[in-house]
Order: sequence, then structure tokens, then C-alpha cells
Amino acid sequence: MKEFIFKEAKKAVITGDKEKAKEIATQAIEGGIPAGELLSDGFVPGITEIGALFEDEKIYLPELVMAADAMKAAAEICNQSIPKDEVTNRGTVILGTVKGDIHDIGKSIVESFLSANGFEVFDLGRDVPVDTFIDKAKEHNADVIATSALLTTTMGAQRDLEDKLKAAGLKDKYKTIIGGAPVNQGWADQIGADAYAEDAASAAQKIAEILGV
Ligand code: B1M
Repeated sequence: MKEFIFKEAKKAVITGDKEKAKEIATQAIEGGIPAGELLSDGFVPGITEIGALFEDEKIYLPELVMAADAMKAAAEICNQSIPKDEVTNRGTVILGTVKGDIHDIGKSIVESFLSANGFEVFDLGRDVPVDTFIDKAKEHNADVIATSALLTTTMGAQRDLEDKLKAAGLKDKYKTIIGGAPVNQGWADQIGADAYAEDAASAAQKIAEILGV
């Protein structure tokens, strides 16, 4: 049954069927399928396949946009079902997608997982300038600045953040974590980020590790 639902979820994203994607997400969550599993085994494989088709020029921007709309709607339903941890505050995180980049589906999943794991998250959204990350970190006395980048052309903003933090003498004050499809541990090492996370669940683990909480 689960396998069937995952297949249908994937199909709804690939065909850009937003209403179907919402229906599947709602029913699956009500039926007790955990949001993380529904995303990772159902909806995400759909959007990943769409990305590959787009790269191979087998589909074009309108289909990509429709699939993204379906994915976003389903992800919102999944995210809402992840309970926020009201009790603990294991640390304060400033989160956003970097300047020039409007991909925010994965970043929003990260937000849900961090909130569910007891972190207070200020989600700045997408297309966020480096200076805004730093200003908000000061304003909220944050522990961590977490940036998402989905484009090879916008990853550089993650390095700019490291450089600005160092120049301002703030590198020891705020820990940094980076993520997003083109990003990896090698990039984190190269730019001096404190952590890299491959997915939303490991983002929560890595932040706990770097804060020692
Ligand atoms: Co775009 N896009 N897109 N796109 N898009 C990619 C990234 C691309 C790889 C597709 C491809 O060609 N195969 C390609 C980039 C190529 C490159 O950089 N070399 C691309 C392109 C080219 C573009 C445009 C330039 C297309 C155009 O206009 N010609 C344009 C750029 C716009 C801009 O940002 N300035 C564009 C636009 C769009 C849409 C608006 C249509 C839409 C985004 C909608 C939205 O987000 N609101 C879109 C989509 C959907 C994609 C793909 C297909 C899927 C991204 C996604 O949502 N994945 C993507 C292909 C791909 O990634 N395979 C693609 C699902 C999501 C759950 O995964 O975001 O990776 P992800 O997040 C994961 C992990 O990465 C990690 O955890 C998440 C959950 O587990 N993670 C973190 C993410 N952030 C993290 C932060 C952390 C830790 C972990 O700590 C801080």
C-alpha cells in the first residue's frame, strides 16, 4: 500500500498535478505515513526526476514550474504535519536561501525538521542577501546561520558569508551550516563552513553536534 502511495505521489509531481499531489499528501498523512518518509520516498523522487528531464531538455520551464507547484503544495502539507517542539530551545537558527536563488522547497523542509527537533528557527525565505543573514543573527542573538543554495551560480554566496563573518570578527560567534543539491562536504571545507548537511534530518543532527546540545 505504502509503495503504491509513493508511486502516486511521484506521478502527481511529474505530471504537475497540484490538486492530486495535495490530495495524496493529505490522505497519506491522515493514514499515518510519516511526513519525512512520504517526502523522501514519494514526492522528492518525482521532483528529482523532473530536474533530470529538464536538464536533458526533455521538458521545458513551464513543465518544471508546474511540477514545482505540485511539489511545493505537497511539501507544505507534509511540513505542517511535523509537530513543532514547543518545550526545548536547543539553539537559535537563522535560515534562508541565498541571494539570487528562489529555490525554497528543500529549505522549508529543513525548517520543519529543525523546529521539530527543538531549535528556534527564523526563516528569512529565499533570495536573502548575505548582510541580512548577519543582521538577523545579531538581532536574534542566533547560534547558527544556515544557508541553502540550489544553483552552482549562487553557491558563492555561502563563501561570501564566511568571508564577511571573518572580516567582521564574528566567525566564532555564529556557527554556519550549508546545504542544497550542488553543495557538499568538500565545499564546506573549502569555504570554512562549520557543517554541511545532505538532507533535512541530518541538518538537525549536524546542528546539534556543532552546538554540542
Ligand atoms: Co530549478 N534548477 N531553476 N527550479 N530546480 C535546479 C536546481 C537544477 C539542478 C535543474 C536541472 O537543470 N537539473 C538547475 C540548476 C543547475 C545548476 O545550478 N547547475 C536549475 C535551474 C537551471 C533553474 C533555473 C535557472 C531555470 C530557468 O529559469 N531557466 C531557475 C533559477 C531561478 C532562481 O533561483 N534564480 C530555476 C527555477 C526553478 C523553479 C522556480 C521552477 C523551481 C523552484 C520552486 C521553489 O523552490 N519554490 C525549480 C525546481 C523545483 C528545481 C529542481 C527540479 C528541484 C529542486 C527541489 O525542490 N528539490 C532542481 C533539480 C534538483 O535539485 N534535482 C532544480 C526537492 C528538495 C526537497 O530538495 O532542494 O535539494 P533540495 O533540498 C534538500 C537537500 O538539498 C537539503 O535538504 C533538503 C530536504 O532533504 N538541503 C539542505 C537543502 N537546503 C539545505 C540547507 C541545509 C541543509 C540541508 O542547511 C542549511
